[in-house]
Amino acid sequence: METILLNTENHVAIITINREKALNALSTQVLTELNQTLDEINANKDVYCIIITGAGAKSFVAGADIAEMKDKSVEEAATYGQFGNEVFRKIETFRCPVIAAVNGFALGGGCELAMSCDIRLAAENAVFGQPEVGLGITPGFGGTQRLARLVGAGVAKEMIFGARNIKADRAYAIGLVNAVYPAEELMGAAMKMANGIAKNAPIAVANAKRAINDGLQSDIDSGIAIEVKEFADCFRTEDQTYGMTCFLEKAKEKTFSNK
Ligand code: DAK
Repeated sequence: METILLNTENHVAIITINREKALNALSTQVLTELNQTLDEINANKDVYCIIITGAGAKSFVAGADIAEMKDKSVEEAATYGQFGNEVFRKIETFRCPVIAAVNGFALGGGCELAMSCDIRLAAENAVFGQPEVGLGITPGFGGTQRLARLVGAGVAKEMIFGARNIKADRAYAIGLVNAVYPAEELMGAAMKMANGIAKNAPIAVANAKRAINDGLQSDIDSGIAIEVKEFADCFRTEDQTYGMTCFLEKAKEKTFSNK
């Protein structure tokens, strides 16, 4: 693949959007290769956590590819938007957690990509924004939906209507990112978090992700019903018996089998 790098370290897969000359902008090729990479990772049951980052020191993803988008017809724009949204939903509903390590510009589709991940960690030089209305379009990869859900409608509208970018400290203050690190510490922090997640029972983590995501789209009673189902489902697994036995036997180390 030309535009995506994939490295797997222990149980963590690191996806790097690798189009540094265009600040890792999302061309159709990038989206297609990202989609293929996600399918490849999904087939590898030893991957328990994913990190997505951008190549270089300047940009995570500077948005959809404006040069490629400029002359699209209404139908082509709809097809492009549909495909991008499918890829981002694949990330959002992926069986294991996905961490965005935002190492610079996360604008437009870049901010939307980060928001489709479960957790966002940012470098101090990260910049977030949905500048689309300044280009004559609306956000098209879920930005109007996910930003409002993450930071509330008022702040989302301020950012989207004003096409106003924000820096990492403001992104942290509004809850758009979980933590901010000096740039050189970002990947270390993301790996530490990913390894911490990967130590836990993968099926339980997957069930918890589904319970949170599905529950957020429901009223509280339906959400609790979803949680009960996901909780009970864990009792089918070897890892539930093993994890509880380890506790009762005061085991110092444990290694879950993902079964
Ligand atoms: N697309 C294409 N190329 C880009 C790009 C982008 N989004 N961002 C940067 N580049 C390219 C630049 O054109 C430049 O290329 P060369 O001139 O060297 O060939 C190179 O990357 C370096 O960029 P700059 O020279 O501009 O670098 P600076 O440091 O001066 O500025 C910047 C960095 C990030 C502030 C600036 O590049 C910038 O403002 N970039 C555009 C950011 C932006 O507006 N992003 C949002 C794009 S719109 C939809 C689905 C999705 C979407 C919409 C609809 N449908 C439903 C169909 C999503 C839309 C977007 O994401």
